[in-house]
Amino acid sequence: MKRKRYQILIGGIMAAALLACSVPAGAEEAAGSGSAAGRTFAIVTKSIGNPYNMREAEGFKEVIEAEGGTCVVSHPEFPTAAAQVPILQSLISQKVDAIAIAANDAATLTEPLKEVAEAGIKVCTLDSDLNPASRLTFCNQTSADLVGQTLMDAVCDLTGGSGQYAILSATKEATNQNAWIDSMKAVAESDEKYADLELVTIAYGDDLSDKSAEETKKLLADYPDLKVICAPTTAGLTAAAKVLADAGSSVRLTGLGLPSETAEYMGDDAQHPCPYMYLWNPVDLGRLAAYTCIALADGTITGAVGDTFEAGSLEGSPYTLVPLESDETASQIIMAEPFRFTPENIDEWKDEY
Ligand code: RAM
Repeated sequence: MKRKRYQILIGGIMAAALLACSVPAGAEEAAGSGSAAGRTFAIVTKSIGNPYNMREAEGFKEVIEAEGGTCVVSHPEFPTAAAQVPILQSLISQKVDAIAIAANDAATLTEPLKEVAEAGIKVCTLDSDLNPASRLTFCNQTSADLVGQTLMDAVCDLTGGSGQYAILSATKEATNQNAWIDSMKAVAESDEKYADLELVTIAYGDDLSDKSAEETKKLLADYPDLKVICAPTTAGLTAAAKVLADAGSSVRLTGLGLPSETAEYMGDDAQHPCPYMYLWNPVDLGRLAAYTCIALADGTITGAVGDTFEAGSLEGSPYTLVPLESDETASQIIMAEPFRFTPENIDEWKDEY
């Protein structure tokens, strides 16, 4: 995880956001001599305006272009599958070779992805998975079981072992957040030490700042005894941090947060509601998806469990495709373990991603 030499400072996020949908890289890179030469690769993120997604796309583009391919970056206008469908149709027309997609909703994307597959385009997911039949493999940032255990332990610690907590999630359909929440619930049931914790509600901020802030205010109003908010979404965690700090609230915050967005709220007093939080390197996740797409396009891997491929200087390279927890016949690639950010180490990371 701690590999600054591979991480890049990313400026101009707003400028990138203004580019909105498909942003083809210069065709000149296609003339390169790397393993992606002569091919076009696309990344479809969950939505524009979420810095996490921008970092994923940066990592993807960096690798594709370094390997001599042409890169198309597509950020849907809204974090919905409906906003991803026309992008997929456009990518079929553009005859791309492979697509990495962070799925907003598995069900809505099933039919459009059949058309993508029929067009001979290789598909992998990153960050948020699809039904296994809709993709060849999944670049999974970390195991869902580990996220559930880690976040439940954080809630237990920050509540002091008893009392009310709420989850502030992204969208209701997000397969990644839903997998993590299911895992948290399973962990909560698994051991007596969580028995005095009460999950009062799951709120959905849709990975939008304003909606996440409104949902946080509602949690504070509806649950005066609330002790902890756990936000397994970087967009939700940042919005909640600001609301709690502005209110001088004693509610503590944890979850999955982007260091650059949340550093100023880290600590344990009225203005600093987040004692610690977790994440992985989103730039590396984009890089991993790029190497996966290249390996799918050139036939190094087919998406079968047991396939292996090289991923440049990424820490886990060579990667092996392993079974999905929920369907052993389908594959995934696990990138990392959640890394804990604290007031003590956050300054090292806030300029990285
Ligand atoms: C948000 C997105 C993304 C998730 C991170 C933790 O930015 O919902 O899918 O992986 O949070």
